[in-house]
Amino acid sequence: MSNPILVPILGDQLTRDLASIRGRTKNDTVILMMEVWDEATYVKHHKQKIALIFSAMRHFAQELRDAGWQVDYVKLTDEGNSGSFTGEVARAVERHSPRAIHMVEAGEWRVQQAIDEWPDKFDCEVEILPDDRFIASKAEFRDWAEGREALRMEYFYREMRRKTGLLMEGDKPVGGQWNLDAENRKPPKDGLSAPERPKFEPDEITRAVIELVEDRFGDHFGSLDRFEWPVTRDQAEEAADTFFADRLPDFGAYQDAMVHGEDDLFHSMLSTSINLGLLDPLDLCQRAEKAYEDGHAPLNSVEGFIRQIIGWREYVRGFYWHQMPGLQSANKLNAQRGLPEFYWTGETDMRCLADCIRSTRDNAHAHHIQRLMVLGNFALLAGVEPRAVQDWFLVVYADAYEWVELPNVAAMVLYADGGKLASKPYAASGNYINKMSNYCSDCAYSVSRKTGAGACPFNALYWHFMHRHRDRLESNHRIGRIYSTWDRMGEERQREYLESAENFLVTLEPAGNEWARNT
Ligand code: FAD
Ligand code: DLZ
Ligand code: SF4
Repeated sequence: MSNPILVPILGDQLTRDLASIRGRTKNDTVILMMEVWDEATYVKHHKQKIALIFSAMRHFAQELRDAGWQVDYVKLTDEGNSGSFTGEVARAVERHSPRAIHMVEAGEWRVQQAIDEWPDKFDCEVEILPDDRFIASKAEFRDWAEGREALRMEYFYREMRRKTGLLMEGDKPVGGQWNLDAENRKPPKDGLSAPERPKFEPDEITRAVIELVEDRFGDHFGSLDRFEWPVTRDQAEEAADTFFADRLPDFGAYQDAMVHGEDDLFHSMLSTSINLGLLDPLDLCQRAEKAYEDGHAPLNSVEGFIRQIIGWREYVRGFYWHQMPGLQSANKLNAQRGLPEFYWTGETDMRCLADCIRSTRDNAHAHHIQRLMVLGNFALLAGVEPRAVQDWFLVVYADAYEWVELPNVAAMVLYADGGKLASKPYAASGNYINKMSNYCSDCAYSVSRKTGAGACPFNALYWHFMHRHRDRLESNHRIGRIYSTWDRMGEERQREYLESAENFLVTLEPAGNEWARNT
């Protein structure tokens, strides 16, 4: 093939209908896929995350070849692999002498910075195309955000409902309300468990990748024993089918519930496949809508699911590009504590945290409310430095890419942006965890004890957090009223809370950063 178009496809762009492939002819195109050391180690990703991405990439390359495309696939261990996207594109330019490079923009700012240098580096035309797998373009988000002080998901979400027509009757929301979240906070009843979901046995390609990961990334966090992720489009579709059939009806009601040892409950477990590009987010929402129209799932479940995708997922992506690069270093609450060691080891007597960290280690997954109200909430209350928390969340989850992880961690969980994204910090005492889970009944700490030995640490930490951020939070109309409760306690009780929190905080062993980054 003389002077073809070179089409680099990144590890999270595994979509047959990608803008850079759409409309191209097979006899005029070389698709380039690259396993590179830089991507696998810029943080020390969970072993399952690397295995998932490499396996999905290798399967996708196979799918493209079977469909007649020429794919130049560089494996991590191939001789001469330069270790970076730019280095590998340079080598591919040598191999193929392309007349142009066509590429879909990267999901992450870090990678896009490197790609932006390619037009100057390479002696051929470089065309960067928008990633139209998202419903809102970056420009659309920017226009919406323009002139707004606070960027609330709820209003953006309504725009996305209007744009897609999902759950709309004319210009009104189906059922009369835009957001049925109030119906989606059912505590778990005794013995709550969800129907089994399909687990995908590693095939030959995945087994080879698992071996590679054990060999090259053996010191990374996490276990590979339970690798069950969908790695192909067909498997991802099967996972989606069973979610819609079996779990969507209860998805809404139990969205915020947590049960010890029940790692997924009624969640879809589709984020890894959506983020890799194996599933189309809009298609999933349309299927959810159909389940409602067919009477298979109630509106609160379907609206809740659709909101997570065309609301939160789209919104955090727009927010990320709107706020970068400043969001990476935002620390409006001036949090300075090191990340506690137990985030890596799971060794803590706090049963809620221990269970969420176990699931994270074994599955490279924890569900949303575990991430937000247990793992995130603790880091917020304890005042852990945002960069350390960001690194942790980026490392440990198989669905983690900075564009989605960073807004969730820095802005939603840690309030590090000072409230651009969230109207108040999601701070909560042990009460919330006790209401929404079965963790507390068997914990070494007592959730009903507020201070002193044996009291649930979240209780005193909550008031310590409120007290130390009074200047910033007292005027917040959603949370400020809490200070009248604090004031009514009287000085002695307040001192007990503050001392309990201080006594607990000094026991926290900070982790070294070598878990997250290669030093
Ligand atoms: P479900 O509960 O079934 O939700 C359906 C889909 O909605 C998800 O698959 C996901 O695509 C989308 N979604 C739901 N909530 C969010 C959200 N807050 N932001 C963006 N999309 C959302 N999600 C990631 O994909 N990658 C991350 O790195 C990530 N980091 C997070 C960090 C923190 C601190 C928090 C609080 C949330 C984070 N999330 C992240 C969002 C959410 O927790 C996961 O998308 C979800 O747990 C994935 O499991 P699921 O597919 O079963 O989701
Ligand atoms: C996360 C990741 C890893 C671990 N390895 C690779 C890789 O070797 N090759 C690749 O193309 N992509 C990888 N990825 C995903 C990329 O980091 C992701 O595509 C970019 O961050 C998007 O900006
Ligand atoms: Fe977590 Fe406190 Fe409940 Fe223990 S008592 S599980 S630490 S919330």
